[in-house]
Amino acid sequence: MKGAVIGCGFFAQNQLEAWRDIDGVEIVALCDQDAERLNASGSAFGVERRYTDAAKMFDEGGFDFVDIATTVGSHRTLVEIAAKAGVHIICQKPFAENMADARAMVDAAQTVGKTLMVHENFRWQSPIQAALNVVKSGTIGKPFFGRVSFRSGYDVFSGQPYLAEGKRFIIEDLGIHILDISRALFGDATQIAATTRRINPNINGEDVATMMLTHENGATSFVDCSYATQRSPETFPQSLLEIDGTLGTLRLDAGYRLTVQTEGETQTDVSPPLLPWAQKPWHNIQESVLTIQQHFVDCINSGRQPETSGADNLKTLALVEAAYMAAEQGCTVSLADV
Ligand code: NAD
Ligand code: 89Y
Repeated sequence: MKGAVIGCGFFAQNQLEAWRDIDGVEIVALCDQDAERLNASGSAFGVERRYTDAAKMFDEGGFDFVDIATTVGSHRTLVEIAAKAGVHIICQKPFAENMADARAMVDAAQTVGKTLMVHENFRWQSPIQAALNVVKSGTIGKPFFGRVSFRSGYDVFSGQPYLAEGKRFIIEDLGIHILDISRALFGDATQIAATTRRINPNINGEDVATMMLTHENGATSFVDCSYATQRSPETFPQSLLEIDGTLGTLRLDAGYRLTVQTEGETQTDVSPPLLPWAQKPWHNIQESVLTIQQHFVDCINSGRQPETSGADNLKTLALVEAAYMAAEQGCTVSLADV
């Protein structure tokens, strides 16, 4: 399977490493508007075909899928060009700037019958998968309460300076993953309430968000995120879990310790592996990049819909929109209204 990558910035380096690890995949073309970044990645990953204009790259074709690793402002345009060119698409989160764009992007891929997956990778982290497997096995019964928590003081702005500039920050950038984990664990939500704060005076958006979701199955989950939490040990980029079920409880604590209590108690170390090209503490995220990209390839090969497809991601994106509405208006927002 031949692929092209658009966007050769900070995070794309992980995606390029992961593509190199996947059997049967070759990245044959790269695109970035910034020629310096384009050439640096082209040389590092041995890709000869290089473009500063995505439309030209699609005109010349010769690949089966495109990996869109640019920031959100370009996603709709690039997904629509890719769909027109008739290739499968994997697109970074946040999928779109608003629901109308996201729905149009899903329609564009559906019209041409191509796979569209969102690079929504946090639920694919192996510690989260371990927790999901326990929940799916029924060991703790039916979950009725959950907390999915991401609290850190890690400096994400040095690698991703644009995160300090937008009017929106933590819900759109990071909370989106944590909300998606909540969906994966407890199912779709019917309503959400939220509060937001900005603690760091040097950024424009909110860096603290506390959200409460009601799920279709009656479960309640708290999803809390912060980039203003100075604590030791620093847990970036771990998502911590507490789940109460009708037969027992599950905790995913700092240091990747998974505890399941029913009649007895089991504790497991679910630390993610350190891939040869990964660096701590990012290795947790980096491993999930390989897993999600392998899932994309497996789905194309078997004709299955990816778990984190564009259509599925509309529901995660709707939670993001609803959370901002709820925080702004100080009310509970029904997902049916988004
Ligand atoms: P970045 O700014 O470092 O890189 C983006 C690159 O895309 C830049 O080099 C830019 O020149 C290029 N670009 C933008 N528009 C383009 C266009 N139309 N055509 C060609 N090139 C274009 O950004 P980043 O930090 O790498 O983030 C990229 C995306 O990845 C963001 O949406 C971010 O939210 C996401 N991200 C995801 C994770 C994750 O775990 N899933 C982690 C970090 C970042
Ligand atoms: O952009 C974000 C993401 O998706 O994961 C962590 C991150 O890099 C900073 O919040």
